[in-house]
Amino acid sequence: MKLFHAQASPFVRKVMVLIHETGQLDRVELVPGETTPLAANPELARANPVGKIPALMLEDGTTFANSPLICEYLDTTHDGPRMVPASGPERWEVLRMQAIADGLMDAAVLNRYEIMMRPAQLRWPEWSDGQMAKVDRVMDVFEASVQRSGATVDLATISMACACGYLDFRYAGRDWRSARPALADWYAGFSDRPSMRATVPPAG
Ligand SMILES: N[C@@H](CCC(=O)N[C@@H](CS)C(=O)NCC(=O)O)C(=O)O
Repeated sequence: MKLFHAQASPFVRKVMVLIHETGQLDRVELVPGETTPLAANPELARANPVGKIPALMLEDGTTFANSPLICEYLDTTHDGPRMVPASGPERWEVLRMQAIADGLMDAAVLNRYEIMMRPAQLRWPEWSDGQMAKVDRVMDVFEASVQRSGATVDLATISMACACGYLDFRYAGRDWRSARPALADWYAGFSDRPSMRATVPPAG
């Protein structure tokens, strides 16, 4: 399998952490997938018409786009503990938390594009504020729910950790910890896992 990859993407990181946690590193070849809406990666666009990473290409050329789908697929190709429970309320809780974490990452990535790519005279501060308000609301949900997570490793906690990690990476000046001590404490532990340490985004 080939994974279109870039170390800076929080969605790619989510997939990579799952790959590490499920012991599948030797089954996935990483191929460069850097892309932006203004500079599409042609090879990626041929495989994934949406032109986004992560995208996972199987041996027969079938390509899965969208990190929740990729993670669900990769959770069926190992024999260890499941990252997504097969059924029951636990399954929906994991998928629910993943969706919220993905929403945070969508908002944070879109705002990053706004800040870095849009010409200064065309920027829209209220739109940026609206995106970052989504980020803050999701972080508040994490704070309220994280005590239940404990030391659990599943797609919910992986997604939450990658969301927190992206804020530290791209919004380093934004202090999310002071008002969210439980989340800060939980994240300090989770981010020390080898899977998280191996996937830290590059500096800068
Ligand atoms: N819903 C997608 C979001 C993926 C996404 O937004 N990836 C960004 C990089 S972090 C991207 O490829 N952006 C390029 C573009 O929007 O053209 C997922 O979960 O995989």
